[in-house]
Amino acid sequence: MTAPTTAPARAHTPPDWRQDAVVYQVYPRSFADSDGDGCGDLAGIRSRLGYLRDLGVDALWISPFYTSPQADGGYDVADYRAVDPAYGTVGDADALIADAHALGLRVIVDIVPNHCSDQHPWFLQALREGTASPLRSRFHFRPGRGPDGEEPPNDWVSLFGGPAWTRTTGPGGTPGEWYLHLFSPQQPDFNWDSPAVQDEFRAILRFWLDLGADGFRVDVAHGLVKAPGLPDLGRHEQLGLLGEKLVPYFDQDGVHEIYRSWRSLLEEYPGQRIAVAEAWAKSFERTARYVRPDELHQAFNFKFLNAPWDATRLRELITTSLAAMHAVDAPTTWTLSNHDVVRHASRYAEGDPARGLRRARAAALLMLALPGSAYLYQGEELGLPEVTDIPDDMRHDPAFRRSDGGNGLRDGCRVPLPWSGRTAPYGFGPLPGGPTWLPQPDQWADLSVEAQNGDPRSVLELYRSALRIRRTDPALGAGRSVEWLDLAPGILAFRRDSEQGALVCTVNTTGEPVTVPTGGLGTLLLTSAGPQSCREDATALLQADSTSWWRTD
Ligand code: TEU
Repeated sequence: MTAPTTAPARAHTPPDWRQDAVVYQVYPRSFADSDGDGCGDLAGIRSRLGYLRDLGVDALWISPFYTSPQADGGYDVADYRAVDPAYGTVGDADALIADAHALGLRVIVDIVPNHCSDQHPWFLQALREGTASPLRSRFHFRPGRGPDGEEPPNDWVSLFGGPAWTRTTGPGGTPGEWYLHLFSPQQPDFNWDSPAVQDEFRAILRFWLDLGADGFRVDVAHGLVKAPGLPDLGRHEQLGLLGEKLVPYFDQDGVHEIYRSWRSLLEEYPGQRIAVAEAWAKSFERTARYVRPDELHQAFNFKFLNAPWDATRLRELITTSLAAMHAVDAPTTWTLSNHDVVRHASRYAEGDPARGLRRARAAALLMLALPGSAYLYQGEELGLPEVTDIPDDMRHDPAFRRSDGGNGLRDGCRVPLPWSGRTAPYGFGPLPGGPTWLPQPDQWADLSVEAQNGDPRSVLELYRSALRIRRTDPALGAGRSVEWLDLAPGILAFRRDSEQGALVCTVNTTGEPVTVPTGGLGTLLLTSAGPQSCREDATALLQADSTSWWRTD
């Protein structure tokens, strides 16, 4: 595969990279497999760092690669300071970080503090030692309700389906206490009131910071502290409340003391180390609490991710997002996909894959024009769709097993990436015809990096062009606001100024071409769709479901 041109150095490096970094999420199991076992690994990621540098991103965030029984794709950690043998060794992680730094890339690792694996030594000891074990205070063990303790301690449900409690078996097989797990039974929740838990995670942060990691993505950042007494929620339908209503097991005020402690720890290290919160809160204002000046640096904007493809709705939530984050002097963080949600090329399709891809291309240019930081999910730069025909017996998502199949379809966005070649594994592994841990579609040959490399019409070259402009244009990147323009119904448009001129972003979220006046737009710089025709009468025809960037000096 020919190495594309190297990404240009930033023309305007902000004083703080955390204000406008473009971060690429690597799901290690599905990125690149160096040893042919069908599972991605750290050496595979290391071998592809040049691709990420040339794509033009600033950093990579790697989902968990720690020792894990893989009950939840590695988000069930059995040893926070060790690399699972399927991915390599701590030495491989050390070498990966060093190579990334040599290429000008930063490395963010995932931290999973809400829960561990049921194979974690602490939990195994708590089970082994029974009710009197002091280790039980590091988790949420409770006697059951009912005459024989046969009912769960409260009415909380697991996000993966079923009750959030599992009953243990005491000595001699007698029914014992229950333990809390907001996710799968293989993921017991830590009790963050425990000083031992608090101390352990400070030590874990130091371990990875000492190894050179540039920071952390904080898994379930909203879940660590539960309401005192673990009170009933009083509702059976709970999952629909998440992100909409306050529930006793998420977004409790006590979490912020933890993050103030973590922020002071990060500040001890040189190099502007970062922490980004996966925080599902019911409003932008509550999300903004996680990124106050003495807490974390960024928080994912899931309302942007979940927004409909509609100019009016997008303008409302972009305005609200920017205002909420500006109020705490934090950058806004935009993202369209991750390893938990249907890929946006399919989310936007509404039954028409071509429309979904058109909108995904347009949404990417919208996201990269907005002020703040942006997170890309591996494969979105290739326009990968969701894989919807994975046989049930090949699925790994624990939510699929625990729910009635209506939930837990996350394997569809985690299929190993296509790099080259015309048949699976498309260069994901070293062996022609070699295995992949999830099946890749036959139609992916034309979506591979090799197939798109150098093709000006491809999604890959669109991302490379957009990232190159974003790195060099002083009007893009960091910022706290945009100047909205009212060009025509269905058109989202805003202007971003700099001392060297302005950049205007126009987004046609309608399914029809729309004519807009070009006065004030300037020169067409980049467009997500086919050629935007500019006419002599000072108007331009914006193609359906397209975004364009315009430059005025
Ligand atoms: O996800 C947290 C979370 O809230 C998810 O359950 C999300 O709501 C759901 O997956 C959407 O379909 C984090 C990780 O990103 C996820 O992969 C893990 O399964 C989960 O935590 C438990 O660690």
